[in-house]
Amino acid sequence: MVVPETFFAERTSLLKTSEIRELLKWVVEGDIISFGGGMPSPATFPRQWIIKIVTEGISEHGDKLLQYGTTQGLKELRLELKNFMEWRGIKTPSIDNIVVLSGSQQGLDILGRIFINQGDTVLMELPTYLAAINAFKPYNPELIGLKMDDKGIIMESLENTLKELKSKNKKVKFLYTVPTCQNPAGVTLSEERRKHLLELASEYDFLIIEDDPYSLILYEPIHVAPLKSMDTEGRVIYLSTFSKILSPGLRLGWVVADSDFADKFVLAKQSMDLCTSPLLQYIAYMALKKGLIQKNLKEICTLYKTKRDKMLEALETYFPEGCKWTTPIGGLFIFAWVPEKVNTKELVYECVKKYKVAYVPGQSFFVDGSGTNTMRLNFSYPSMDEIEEGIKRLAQAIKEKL
Ligand code: PMP
Ligand code: G9A
Repeated sequence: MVVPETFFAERTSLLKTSEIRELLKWVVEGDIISFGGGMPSPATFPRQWIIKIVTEGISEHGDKLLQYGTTQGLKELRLELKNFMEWRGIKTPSIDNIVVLSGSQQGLDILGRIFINQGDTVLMELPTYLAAINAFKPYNPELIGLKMDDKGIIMESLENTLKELKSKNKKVKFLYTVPTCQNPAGVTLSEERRKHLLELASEYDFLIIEDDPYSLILYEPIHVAPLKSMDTEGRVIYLSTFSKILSPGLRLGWVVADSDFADKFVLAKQSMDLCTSPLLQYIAYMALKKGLIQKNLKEICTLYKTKRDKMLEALETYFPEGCKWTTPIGGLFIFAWVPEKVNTKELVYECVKKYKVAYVPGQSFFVDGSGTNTMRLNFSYPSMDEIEEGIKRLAQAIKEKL
C-alpha cells in the first residue's frame, strides 16, 4: 500500500531522524572506529554484580518486581535518589518531587508534551543536545540559540535576546541547558554565570531545564554546584540519568521538580509507558544503596580521563593547522572546529566508507543551522588504540579536503 501523507498527523512531518542514531546503525554493523554516539565503555558495566542482584531480587521480591509498578517509580529507589540528590546539594522536600523515567530522554519528550504550545519560545545553547531539539520540534516551538564560549552561555547575549523578545511582547517558556560538561560542546557554565542565569530567569519569569547526565564524570578536582541546588524559587526542573554512571541499557533516568511539575510528569508518563520497569529500577536502587555507583564512578572517571587525554594528545599530533577543539573538564565529548571550507556533514560519509571512522557532524546540534565545520568526538567508547588510529584517519580525511 502506498501510504498517503494525509494519514499522518501534521506534527509527524516535524519528526526528524537523529544523526546519532543513524550512525549507531553503522557502528553496530561495521568494523568502524566510532567517535559517534555518547556510549559508555562496556568495561564500566558491572555485569556479575547485576546478575547477582537480579537473581536475588527476583527470588526475594519477585511478586513486586515482575508486576506493574506505580508511575512515579519504586518508592525505595526514590528514597535513595532523594539522598543522592541531597549529596549533590539538591534538597527535595519529599520523594513525590522525584519521578523515575525510562531514560532522561523520556523526560525531554514529556517536557514538550506538558509545556510547549505551538509558537512558544524555547531557548537552547548553540550547540545543544540534538535529541532535545528533536524531542521539542514536533510541538512546533520557536527555538532560539544562545551563544556560548568556554564558560558556557554568554550572559550578555542571553540578556540581549531576552530584551529583544520582551520588546516584541514575546515570553520565553523555558531555557534548556546542559550546564555541566555539555553535550556536545564539552563546556561547563561558570558559577558566576549560574547565579546570573537564575537571576535572569526570575526577572524575565521563565523556567530552566537543567539536563545533567555528566556532572559526576569529572576529570579535574572541581566542585560544580547544579543549578537546581541554587534554585530558591522552584524554577529549575532537573533531569539526570543512570546511563553514564551505571548502564544505558537499563534505560533509567529521573526528574526532580516542584510538585506541580512532578505531578504533570506523572500524568504524561501514565499514557506513555504506565511505569518504568520495576525490575530494572531495583538494580539502580541496590546500586545506590550498596554504594556501587560511588565506587564505579571512581573507576569511570579514571578510565575516561586517560581516554580524554589520549584524544587531546592525538588531536594535537595529527589534526592540521586551522583546527581547534575544546578541553572538557568532564563528560564524554570533545567538540572540534575544522577549517571553514570543510563541510563535516558531507565528510562523515566519506570518513565512514573510506576511512572507517565515524563522528557526529556538529551542524545538527545548532538550532540556527550553523556549525557546518564542526564535529563532536566521543572518547568514552573507543579503546586507546582506536582513539589514536581514528584521529589519525580523521586528520587524513580533513587534510584531503584542504
Ligand atoms: N540528555 C543529554 C544531554 C544526553 O547526553 C543524553 C544521552 N546521551 C540524554 C539526555 C539521554 O539519556 P538517557 O540515556 O537517560 O535517555
Ligand atoms: O545513543 C543515543 O542516542 C544516546 C546518546 C546520545 C549522544 O550521543 O549524545
